[in-house]
Amino acid sequence: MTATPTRDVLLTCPLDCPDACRLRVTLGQGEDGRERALKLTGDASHPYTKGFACVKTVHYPARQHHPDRPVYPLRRVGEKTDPEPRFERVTWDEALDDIAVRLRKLLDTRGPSSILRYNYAGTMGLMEGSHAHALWRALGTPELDETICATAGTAAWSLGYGARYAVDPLDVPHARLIVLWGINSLSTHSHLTPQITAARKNGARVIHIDPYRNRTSGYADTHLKLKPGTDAALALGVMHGLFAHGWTDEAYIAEATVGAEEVREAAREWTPERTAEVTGLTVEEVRDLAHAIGTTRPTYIRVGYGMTRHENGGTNLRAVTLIPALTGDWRHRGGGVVLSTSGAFGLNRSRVGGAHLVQPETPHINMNELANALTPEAGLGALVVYNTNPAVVAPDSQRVRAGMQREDLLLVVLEQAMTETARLADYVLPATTFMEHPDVYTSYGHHWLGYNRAELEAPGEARPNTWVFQQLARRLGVTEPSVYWTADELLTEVLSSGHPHLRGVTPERLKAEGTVRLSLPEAFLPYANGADTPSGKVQLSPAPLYRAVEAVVNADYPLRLLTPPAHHFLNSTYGNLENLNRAEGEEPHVLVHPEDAEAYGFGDGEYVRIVSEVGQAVRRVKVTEAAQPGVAVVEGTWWGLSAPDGTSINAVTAQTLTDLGGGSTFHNTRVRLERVESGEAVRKAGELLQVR
Ligand SMILES: Nc1nc2c(c(=O)[nH]1)N[C@H]1C(S)=C(S)[C@@H](COP(=O)(O)OP(=O)(O)OC[C@H]3O[C@@H](n4cnc5c(=O)[nH]c(N)nc54)[C@H](O)[C@@H]3O)O[C@H]1N2
Ligand SMILES: Nc1nc2c(c(=O)[nH]1)N[C@H]1C(S)=C(S)[C@@H](COP(=O)(O)OP(=O)(O)OC[C@H]3O[C@@H](n4cnc5c(=O)[nH]c(N)nc54)[C@H](O)[C@@H]3O)O[C@H]1N2
Ligand code: SF4
Ligand SMILES: [Mo]
Repeated sequence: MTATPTRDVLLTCPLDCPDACRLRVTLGQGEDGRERALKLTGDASHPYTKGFACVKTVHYPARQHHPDRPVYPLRRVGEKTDPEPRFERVTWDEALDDIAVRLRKLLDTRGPSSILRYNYAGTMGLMEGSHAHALWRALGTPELDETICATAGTAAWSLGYGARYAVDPLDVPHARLIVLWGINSLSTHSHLTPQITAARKNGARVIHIDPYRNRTSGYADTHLKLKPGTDAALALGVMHGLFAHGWTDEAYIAEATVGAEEVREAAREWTPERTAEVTGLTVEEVRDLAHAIGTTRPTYIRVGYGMTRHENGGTNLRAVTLIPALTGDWRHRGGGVVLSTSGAFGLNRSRVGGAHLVQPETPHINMNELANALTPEAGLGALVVYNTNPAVVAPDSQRVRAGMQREDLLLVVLEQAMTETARLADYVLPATTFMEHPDVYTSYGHHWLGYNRAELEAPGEARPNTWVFQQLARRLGVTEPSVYWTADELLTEVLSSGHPHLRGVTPERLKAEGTVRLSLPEAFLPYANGADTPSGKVQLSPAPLYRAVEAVVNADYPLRLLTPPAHHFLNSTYGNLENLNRAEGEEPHVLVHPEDAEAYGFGDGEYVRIVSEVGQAVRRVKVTEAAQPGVAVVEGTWWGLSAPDGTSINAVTAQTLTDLGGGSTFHNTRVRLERVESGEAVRKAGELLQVR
């Protein structure tokens, strides 16, 4: 459709990404007379966004106006197991009345524990993301522990430091050593790159620590290709070097930490030789890393969630994040370690999402265990999904799909796209996007609050999540006032904490300016004198210890499989855009080291079946030295519809939880690769494809 540009608007990106960019969206009048989004870029005046949006979100207008986007309430006709789902358009009243009657019946006969809300961070908006839960908390349905991404890291961080504060991202150019540890930041945190590049211009060295070579390794000066799941060993090896050479900051340790003696004791055995043996690095690499960290101030370490997605992931991250407490980097601008900036916002969240309504006796369901929760024995009668696509992203996804296909389960999916979860629904309820509803945004990578007005009229009858839940609440007789808040009421509430970081940040100002930086001191050094723990100090005790994972590779499952994010998708968002599928390689590939390809007898471009203890998925092989021997990699949670056999890669991942925080273990999977035999048929986008 052609359209003439009419105006530009500034909006915060709602996606689950640390950058929370301030975006400039060009709107225009379409041929139908309606305004639509034409073009999207970054706001040039935002100090962190710096005028660019990522390679993914520049295509948001195509997603927003996608021909398959659901814009009317849809009710399933036919069986849930039909290969091509069929829906009929119904009115909002028809849909909401029927859903309310069925929920009421479940509440009265089987109680609130028969209904589960299932959500994640498809939008980071406080209104449509966090506050949307208020209805479910008012009804007393099970607490969903939102563990799929960050809780292992959060739990590990809070043991040492309490709340999650971070180095000010604008201070990164002060750093003289940058260690990107378990994060593919050039893909997953792209607005950190200009800050690192500025540091590099000032003479900083960049080290990347990751089991496979990706864009970030290509950018770094040094790539340490460690064995997956061995970060605690490497961190202890670094600590060994710090203690052995007197590179510790004894004044900081004495004033700001407790438990350093335990750590010194734990690090004693981690000689460079032992560390090298466990991590797969060379002795020189281990020595060099310890020397670089030990002798360079400030050192900035950016950890990602990658290293946490293993059985031992919480402790691995904890070990790494304690390094600056030994070097005293927290006292230097640009020094320290970053997991997330989210603790700095200081909002009043006491009633957000009905948090005050959760009762001690409310049962909890860990979202990583959805496959279990959907078995008939677990007793769920209804599942309400919003802001996530579990048929693709949840572990053990084939069992998740099978559970959602139970005819006795009411599946309601609020969506902006016809995802594989929506295709299994009894009701698909059309959701608005960030351009179409007002919302408030924080960030986990910087220190700005954002506010978006609803700039575009919703297409068809799309509605915000909170509108849908308020309509259901009325029908269910819910009287709890917070369920009925508007975005403005929520904004007033969250800014009412009196926290010093919100000094001068009023609802009026945020709405007028759209993006407002927290009121932080000129030099923000949150752990310079201690931490937000019960002792007031950085807690080094108990010392983090390296433990190997239980799922050791063996003769049946000789390879470790990592499944980190793709450059051109944002989790499962954008998996329906053809051009981004193309940019990402047309179909998902499994990266395999040449030694493994030779050992198991297959070549580049062939199809293999990835078999784990949980399930299987067919993928095309890319033989590449980017992988390391013994470790295969599939980038991206592609839609199953783009895969040769219709599966998500999570068909092979397990519900195993991390040692801390009940987190996900997406990089913990042990697998074998079997050649798909010549003549065997695999399904590709609905067609049968004959393999060779
Ligand atoms: N194998 C493997 N699996 C993984 C991962 C991995 O690395 N490997 N990563 C994991 C991680 S870290 C995460 S965070 C999860 C993320 O997985 P998802 O939660 O599925 O990810 P998103 O793509 O962020 O968002 C999902 C959906 O939210 C919808 N949405 C966005 N805004 C709204 C809204 O306002 N209303 C409604 N109703 N819907 C909305 C989008 O249309 C989209 O389909 O995946 C996890 N799964
Ligand atoms: N382009 C893009 N950006 C995204 C996303 C996306 O899907 N695409 N998703 C967003 C979301 S929800 C999240 S949570 C973040 C996630 O982004 P990241 O924090 O970057 O985390 P991961 O995806 O888990 O993995 C990062 C790196 O960790 C490596 N890794 C795996 N195991 C280990 C290990 O044991 N040790 C070490 N040192 N490294 C290991 C992986 O190989 C990978 O390169 O990105 C966000 N940004
Ligand atoms: S996905 Fe991340 S990098 Fe891309 S525009 Fe949104 S916030 Fe910025
Ligand atoms: Mo995530």
